[in-house]
Amino acid sequence: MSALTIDREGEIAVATLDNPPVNAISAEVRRALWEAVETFDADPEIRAVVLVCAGRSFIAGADVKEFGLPPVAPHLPDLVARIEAAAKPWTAAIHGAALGGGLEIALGCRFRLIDAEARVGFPEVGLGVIPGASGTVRTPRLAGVEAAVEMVTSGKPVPAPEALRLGLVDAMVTGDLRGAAVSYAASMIGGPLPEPVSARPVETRPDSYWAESRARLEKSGETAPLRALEAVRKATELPFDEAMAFERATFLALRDSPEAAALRHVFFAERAALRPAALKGVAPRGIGSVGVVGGGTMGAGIAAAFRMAGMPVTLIERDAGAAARAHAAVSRIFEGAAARGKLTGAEAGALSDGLVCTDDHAALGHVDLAIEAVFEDLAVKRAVFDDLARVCRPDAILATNTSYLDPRCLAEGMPAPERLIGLHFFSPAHVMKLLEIVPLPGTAPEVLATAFDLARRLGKMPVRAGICEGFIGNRILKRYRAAAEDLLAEGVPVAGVDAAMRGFGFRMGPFEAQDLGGLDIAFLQREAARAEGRDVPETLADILVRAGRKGQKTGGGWYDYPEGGRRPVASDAVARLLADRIAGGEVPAPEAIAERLVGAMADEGAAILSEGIAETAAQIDLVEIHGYGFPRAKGGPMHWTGRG
Ligand code: T1G
Repeated sequence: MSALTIDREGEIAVATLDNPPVNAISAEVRRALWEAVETFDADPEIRAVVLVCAGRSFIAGADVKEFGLPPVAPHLPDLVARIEAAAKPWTAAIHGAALGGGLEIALGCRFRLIDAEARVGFPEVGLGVIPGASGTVRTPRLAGVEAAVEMVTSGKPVPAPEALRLGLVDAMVTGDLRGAAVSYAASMIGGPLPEPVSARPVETRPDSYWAESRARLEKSGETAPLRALEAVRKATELPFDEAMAFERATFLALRDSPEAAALRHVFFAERAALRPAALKGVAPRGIGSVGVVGGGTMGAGIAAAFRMAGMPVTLIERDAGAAARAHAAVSRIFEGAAARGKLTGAEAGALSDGLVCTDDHAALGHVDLAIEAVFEDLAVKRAVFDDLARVCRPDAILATNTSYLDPRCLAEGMPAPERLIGLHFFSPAHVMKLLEIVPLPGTAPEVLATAFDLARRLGKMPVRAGICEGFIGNRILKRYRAAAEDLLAEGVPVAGVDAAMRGFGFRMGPFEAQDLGGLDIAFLQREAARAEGRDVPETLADILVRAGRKGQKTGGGWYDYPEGGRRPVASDAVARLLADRIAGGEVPAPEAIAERLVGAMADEGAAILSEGIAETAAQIDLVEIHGYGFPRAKGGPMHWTGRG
């Protein structure tokens, strides 16, 4: 069954594209559209064409699944040109989203109508490429240079009203889009047609504009935005066809780059993560209200996250004072968002109003889910779970936010253990996207499905983790830090390791990150394990913590921080403390350092995979990207080392 069906409304041909799930432009779709242009041009009874899409959205772009394959004619730029040159003017009727090649097809149409709720954009840089079918060449001719640069280099979609203001569309519609498009097309029959976009003039900009734009984009460290900027510049300086040739060559070169392959890997991994195959057909429970026990950093962040997802939250603290302080802490999160313009003052106020903080545990009697975020101690958490079993509804889901403890120890003897689950948020919980979902052996499937549905509602990236120390992310972190310390022992300077990892694409290296977060957190976990009689070899970090060097908060960790500032300086004290642990030797090149440490992550990932702690290598990559700052454009440690 063809992806394109044709209806007639008088002299108007209505071409409806239906290529689920998002009307991506496959080779078949390109052929169908090409044939449709030929058919309509040859039919004397057709005076104009309307292109609409079935399903949730207009065309979402080229079919990313085809990127790894050789391009097949008709190529998209040629199709866009063919539509633009059609004897019968085409009108695009955009609902949902017109993205990438979908917007490019719309720009080839003579007219564009948009549903008031729809958006348009060029997300290609998020896939490591640039628009490859005239997006960088037609857009500046229609919406101006600055708008074109912003759209193609940021990848951010533009809502309908802005698209109308920019001139990207001719009219915005509320209600019957198809009907409005047919009427609009009919009204244009016989009248003067606007210039095809490719024939319109485009303004130039001074060198300074391009230099400033480049300097701004270089900060991202990613290639595609810079190449997209170049393509728009060419569009303002070269004849249309030459600019098109430059854009196409740039797109094809980027499409085959390691960065694009990595970003495509992440794109598909992220979409698969939200819909685990094992949960297909398992209906999640509706979660209307949430309880949070513990109003410290994690509890406050978790409460804020649930509030920002629209759920009322009851937060329990040990006494009224602590409860009030917790409420203030969560409100500060919303006030901060308002100060940054992310929320209005009223929205921040409403978010705070929907949070009840109390020391009365009975207030949890109505919640659908309660999560504990108290001190990382088994006895403390166990006491909380016992309390929750007493005060919560017998069918309420009970979750632990533990990052290191074995959730099975918390479940022992608990009534209705099928409702227990681990939800490991990452600090700050209202910001970090990663959510490790840790089912217990007895967790019911619909409880697990509910956790994934909650992740979707929270805007989180869920990854199912099996039970081991540190689950997936913290287990890899421990291996990463150990490998980094091994490099120190071989004589690599602390700053050399950090610089190498920043050069690889991390925002921070392993040592500066520890100084920021505090060396004592992991130290206390090692000490607790030693106290239980487990063999935990001493680490270099132990030596520093025992010497009182816990990081920035104590004025020194792996680095010194003179005058209590945040600027790290190489520490003579650290060199003295570790002198007898450092053998010295040839310092590897930064690339070799990064390869060594990413390799260590991937080795631990392979073990995690073989033990069934993670289901797929791609999910390990998502953990590292969304929880630990692994550069997205490298795809994650498993992908980058060829194991993804
Ligand atoms: N190609 C192939 N499959 C796609 C796809 C695409 N472009 N976009 C989405 N899918 C699949 C996705 O994998 C998932 O599959 C299903 O559709 C639902 O996606 C020449 C070169 C459109 C906003 O980058 O941003 O055009 O898991 O869960 O939340 O210049 O999908 O169900 O099997 O995300 O409603 C540019 C990418 C391509 C848009 C819908 N376009 N997609 O979000 O659904 S490059 C994009 C999205 C290009 C030209 C260039 C979102 C969405 P499955 P979903 P959603």
